[in-house]
Amino acid sequence: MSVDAVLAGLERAEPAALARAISLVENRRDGFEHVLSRLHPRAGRARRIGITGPPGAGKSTLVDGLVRAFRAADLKVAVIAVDPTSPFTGGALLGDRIRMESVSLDPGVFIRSMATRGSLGGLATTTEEVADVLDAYGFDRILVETVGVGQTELDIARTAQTTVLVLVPESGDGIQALKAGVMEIADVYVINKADRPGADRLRQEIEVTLGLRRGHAFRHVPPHHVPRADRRTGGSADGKVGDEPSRSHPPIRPSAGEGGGVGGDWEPPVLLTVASRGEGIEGLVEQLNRHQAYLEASGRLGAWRRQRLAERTRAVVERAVRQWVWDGTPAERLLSERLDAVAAGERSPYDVAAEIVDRVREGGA
Ligand SMILES: Nc1nc2c(ncn2[C@@H]2O[C@H](COP(=O)(O)OP(=O)(O)OP(=O)(O)O)[C@@H](O)[C@H]2O)c(=O)[nH]1
Ligand SMILES: [Mg+2]
Repeated sequence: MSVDAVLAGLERAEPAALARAISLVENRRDGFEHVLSRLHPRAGRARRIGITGPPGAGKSTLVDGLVRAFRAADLKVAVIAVDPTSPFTGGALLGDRIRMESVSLDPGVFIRSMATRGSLGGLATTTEEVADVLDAYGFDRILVETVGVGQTELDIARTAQTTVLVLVPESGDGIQALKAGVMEIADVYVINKADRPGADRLRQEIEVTLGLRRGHAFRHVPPHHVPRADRRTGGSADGKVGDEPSRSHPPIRPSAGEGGGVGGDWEPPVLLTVASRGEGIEGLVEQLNRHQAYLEASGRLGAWRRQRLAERTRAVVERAVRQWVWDGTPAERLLSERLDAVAAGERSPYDVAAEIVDRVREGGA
């Protein structure tokens, strides 16, 4: 299928074209940037929700519950399951596939697994670009499940406007990650497997940690100068947050819950769920909606979008420059001519690199 055929197929909302477009983007095949560029005007409507947390926390079970809830509301849902630690696509996620079988026959649901093979352009960038394709195709909700709480997972989570961190009562390292700063990324905390002992204790621990980070330990006491209703909806009392877009360094997250409650910041809720029994899903959906309303009312959604677009443009420029340097200038030839001297210890890679950059800059050979 040619790139034009893929685009035409997407225009007609053909599932086969969707699958082709995604592998094109995932594998950085010729024409993928053209496809993304053409789709761009139609992307930006879907809500992207990141679900992250340690292995086995119940993320897929929660995703399954969310998919059902969204479908019941007649929303089309796409799921991207990313496993940065797995070199395989499919195998490691077989369990997810089986669990999601019931929803996967529904044409309003699309499930895609991605592993490190999708990392040619950086896993986070690729995930975001695949989400763009799904967005342009017309999915209303895009759920991105990532395993783990490391840097790659955080980068992936940042591509979603709302991030859910899933922990379980026994995840002692979960709270460690939380203290180490992973919490900055989460907008909603879920303690799943609340049918097991220790869920309430973990909730208190998280709330205290979040409260201390935010500079007030008693976060259950609402600031008395802000009407309750406004705090919930991010309404007029939150006006100061509207200053956000003019900052020279806008926050990476749409709601980097830093600082006191001065601007009516989002206070991440901590929810208990039993995903395997579908308990707490409704509450989670409600918090997701509440967060979206907050992002819109506070102006943070717009600021976040601008920043994502700037980052994307930079990434594409870097990609193009790198390709130009090695394919379109004498850099590679200069390197091979000097490699013997470097290998013999006569010159350093830094010295040679500086010379190559100078020559490329001068446009000489
Ligand atoms: N007791 C209990 N078990 C649960 C709950 N939610 C999920 N499980 C079980 O936990 C196991 C792992 O669930 P998954 O949804 O695959 O977890 P995951 O976080 O997606 O796992 P990975 O993607 O492998 O990291 C499964 O056997 C689920 O049935 C829950 O609320 N309570
Ligand atoms: Mg899973």
